[in-house]
Amino acid sequence: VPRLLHTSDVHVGEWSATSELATPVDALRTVVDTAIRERVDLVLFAGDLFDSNRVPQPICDQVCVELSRLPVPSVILPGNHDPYDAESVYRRLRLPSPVRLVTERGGETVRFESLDLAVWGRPHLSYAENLQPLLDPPEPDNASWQVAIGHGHLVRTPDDLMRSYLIHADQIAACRRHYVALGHWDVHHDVSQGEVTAVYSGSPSRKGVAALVDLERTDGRVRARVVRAAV
Ligand SMILES: [Mn+2]
Repeated sequence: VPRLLHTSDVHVGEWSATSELATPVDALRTVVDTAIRERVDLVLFAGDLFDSNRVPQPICDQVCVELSRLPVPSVILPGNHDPYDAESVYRRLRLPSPVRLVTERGGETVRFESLDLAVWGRPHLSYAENLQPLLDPPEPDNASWQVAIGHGHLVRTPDDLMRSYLIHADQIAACRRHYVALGHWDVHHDVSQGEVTAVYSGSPSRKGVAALVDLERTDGRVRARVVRAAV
């Protein structure tokens, strides 16, 4: 059964979040260390790995060094801070091959045959576009484990409708995935709806948290067991 490490909002390159002693990739390094220690099968980056598309190249190169230490595949979803536009930071990276970057307009499914697992997500593609991350995902394919990844704001009160990148609770409930890996909030938060487990991992750089997820099948039903992990 697959074990996932879900993180988001690392915000590499953000000046205010780091003390003089910290380096811009410290939080990412801790995430990678945690993935190794917890022997996860897959790492999910649910948006805003970078604080902007203008992060200096030496820092980008350090990010690639850290990602190269991962002994397992990973999925990176571009967020509203690091959208996959023409100037995207991701176009300057030499990502190691086990890293799968989600870039298709409208969303795409990333498949991991050896894990019998599929991850669907819709990437941010510009700073201007106000996309709905979980609007109308496709039917799941035939993989045993179905995951969605999204970067946006869950609507909890009418005031939230003023915000951008909205995720509606009924979109989570109806998405037909076993786990929904969310980003955009700094705080770790379980926002499960109905049968669907959905969690904001929280930010490792700002809050020192991540989500460890075990997908399990009991009596024919898949359950996602999520633990808030300190990183
Ligand atoms: Mn964000």
